[in-house]
Amino acid sequence: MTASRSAIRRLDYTAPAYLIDRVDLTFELDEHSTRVLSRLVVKRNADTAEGTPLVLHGEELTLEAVKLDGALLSPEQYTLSERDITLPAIADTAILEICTRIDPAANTALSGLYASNGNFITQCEAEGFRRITYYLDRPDVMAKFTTTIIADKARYPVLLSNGNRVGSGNSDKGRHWVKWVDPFRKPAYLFALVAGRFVALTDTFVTASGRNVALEIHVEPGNLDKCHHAMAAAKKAMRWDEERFGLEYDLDAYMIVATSDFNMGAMENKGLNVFNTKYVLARPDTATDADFDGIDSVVAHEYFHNWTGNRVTCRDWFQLSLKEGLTVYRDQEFSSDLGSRAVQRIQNVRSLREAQFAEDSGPQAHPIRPDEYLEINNFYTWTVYEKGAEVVRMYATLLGRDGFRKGMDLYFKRHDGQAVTCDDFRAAMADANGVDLEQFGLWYKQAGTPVLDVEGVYDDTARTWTLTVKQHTPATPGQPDKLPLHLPLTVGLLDRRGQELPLRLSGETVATGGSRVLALRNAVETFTFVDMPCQPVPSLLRDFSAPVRLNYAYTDDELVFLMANDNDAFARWEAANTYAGNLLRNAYHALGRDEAAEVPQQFIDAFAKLLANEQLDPALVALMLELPSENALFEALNEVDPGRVHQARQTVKETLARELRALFLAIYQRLNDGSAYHYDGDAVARRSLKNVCLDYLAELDEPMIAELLANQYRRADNMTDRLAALAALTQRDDGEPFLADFGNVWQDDALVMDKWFALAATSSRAGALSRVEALMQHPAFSLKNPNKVRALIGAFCLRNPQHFHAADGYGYAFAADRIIELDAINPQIAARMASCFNRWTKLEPARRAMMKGELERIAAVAGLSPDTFEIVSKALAV
Ligand code: B3K
Ligand code: ZN
Repeated sequence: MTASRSAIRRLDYTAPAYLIDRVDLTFELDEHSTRVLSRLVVKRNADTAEGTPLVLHGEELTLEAVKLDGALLSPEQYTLSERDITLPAIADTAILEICTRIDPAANTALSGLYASNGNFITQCEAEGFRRITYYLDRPDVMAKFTTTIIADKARYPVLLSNGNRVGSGNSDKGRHWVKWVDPFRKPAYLFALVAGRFVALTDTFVTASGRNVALEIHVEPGNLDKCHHAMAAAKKAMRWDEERFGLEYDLDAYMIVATSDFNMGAMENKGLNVFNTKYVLARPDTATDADFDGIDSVVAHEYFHNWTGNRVTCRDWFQLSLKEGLTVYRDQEFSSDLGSRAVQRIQNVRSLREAQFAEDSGPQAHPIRPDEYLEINNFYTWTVYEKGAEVVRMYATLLGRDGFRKGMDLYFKRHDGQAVTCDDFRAAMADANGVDLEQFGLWYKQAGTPVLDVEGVYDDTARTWTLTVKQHTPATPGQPDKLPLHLPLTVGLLDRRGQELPLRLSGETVATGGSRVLALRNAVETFTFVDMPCQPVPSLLRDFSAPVRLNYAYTDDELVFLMANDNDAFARWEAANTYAGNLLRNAYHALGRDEAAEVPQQFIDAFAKLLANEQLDPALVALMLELPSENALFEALNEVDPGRVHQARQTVKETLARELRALFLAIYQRLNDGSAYHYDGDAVARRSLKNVCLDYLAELDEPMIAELLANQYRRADNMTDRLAALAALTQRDDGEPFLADFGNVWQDDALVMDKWFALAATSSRAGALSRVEALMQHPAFSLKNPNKVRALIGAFCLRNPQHFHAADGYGYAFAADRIIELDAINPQIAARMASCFNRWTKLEPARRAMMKGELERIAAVAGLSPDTFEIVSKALAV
């Protein structure tokens, strides 16, 4: 296997030799042959030696002509390669005019300008602009753009780009044109162009300082009635950013365009965000509560990028977490303010642990600011985004809400209009608060999840409780040794009645509060709490104050106590999660010894108590009742036998369903009150608990339960309930007709069909893989559409461990075949799918060998993309 390009290293950064001041683009759109004229004002950078040639990035372009200061260059005057063009040196400033042709219809990688459903869409982050024209395609080259789009008026009535629309008119051959000017300097990755047949939902927003902003959501005809939630989300996000961070929108219009062919969720192009339809289109009958939540957070996320990403951008791609970690933190905070903070936090932590912790202990482990990459698109990871957000959250936890805001204000004051680094952000936080955050910088350098080993000792004569915290971070590829990190550990101590004890550390004069943020800096730290009337039960890592694994030898009694009493919702959920995790592991090991998998009565009673507690938020109860997933269990085991993991979880779930049948049923019936659908916090919470109860009940093989499921499926007035019933039915032998009915009813709705594909792909029933293979022939499926690939292939490979890891190895062979096919179509998506082999060393020897064999088969493919090569070669290197 060969790498077709060499690694890019963070420490090799040098400032650009040339800068671009202005860009004037003219597009003559045609599906197969679009002409792009680019007029650049290029300046030699201050420190660049005279005579340094000008090298512009460019890929998959056909160059037609290039002029320097008006003179046409002959081919001897420049050098073209597959990746760039080398032009003569520029003395000071020059006008460069470049004419290229591109083929949007052939662009299945969906990077650059591509055709989708007869429309034109662009995606330029990270390095797609170079597939449109030759350019200095790096984020620290920021220019002012104007864009003129010329296209057939009948086929492409809507022509959009960044900034403000300054002119339009008709031109020859039935064509028309629109001209856009973006007054803000930006890197090329924020460029966007959209053309096609769209209808728009419009609205207005008045900013805090009284400016009118036009809001437009452009969708394909027929979808207008599904845009209202996204529009409301945009308005809420705009207001929230003003109130929480004092940040206002800065253009006359904020536009969103939805497309069904998109590599990820959405993209924050200046003034013209492009979204996957999944994060725009929703109606109660087509979208679930989770979909509505997802729209709120993605709309907010992209909108928030206007400041954290666009106004202040990244100096280079190693700094990606500067904008992504910060913007995820902001969207999480927005969602917390909008709904239940506790539920939001638990959901975020749950996915962080399942996905990011796994990434951090596998072959792709990297710091939130990576040191090198082959393909930057492989670094839009859980680590850069979600762990990055945790790092930002730690500033807020250490500095407090006001301190964090001061840091943000200073960051914008210093860096508005600049391309900066993660260190600049950290310096703003430190300087605004007068604190030393030197050691905190290690969070940007070290990969791996830190481990905190915690002990507590009560001294009943001295009435003290001493907490000892030992910290270490396991080795990760390329980083054998780690240093102790600076992190906040939030703790509370509970008395026997479950009340918080007032906290006073030895040396302090008065007790302050019942919850305390302890700042850790050393490998071992001790804290002595005084005036402790009794041995407390510690509530640790409250609100998940740092992205670490915490070990504390809780007894089952203490876990049950915390489940019932802790007033920190995260810690309360955590107690249930820890107890359930221990139980599932015990069940797994028992099955391995051919013993029965027992569920202790104490655990059943604790669940019963939760179910009966009408004071608790039903959404919190629902989260506490959900058993850790099979993937989560994998992480806690070695030499994993996936079949046994499934069996262990299944046995525990069935036992709970049988033992708690009456309670599950009573609560289901109480909550299933026939009220009409509303999307609001209370209703969402009630539905979530109702459907968790239904999910347990579905384990029972009783005609009455079958009827209950069928009734909910048929009578639901919304997708949340209908899909919950169908998901439960899909795991049962009597579910087939319902799945067929659903596929039939919704065959014309692409997003709903994605749910249908995913249900089939995640079924635990025998024959799942053959059904997935058959569904690849379904008319609604296409390997060229990333949503479909994620729904069917991604769901099978990443979310159906039982069948993906089938002992015969067919699941692995299927995945490898698809990855190889996809690599030729869309390398970014292929590389994402290839991560299903990342944890191969976790498996028992037979499967491990088969997975390795498939990785080697992929690696041996001639002409493999750097994207897939990077993932596969790292997986093989461990
Ligand atoms: N910034 C984009 C992601 C671009 C991914 C490029 N492969 C979406 C976001 O994080 O908001
Ligand atoms: Zn983002």
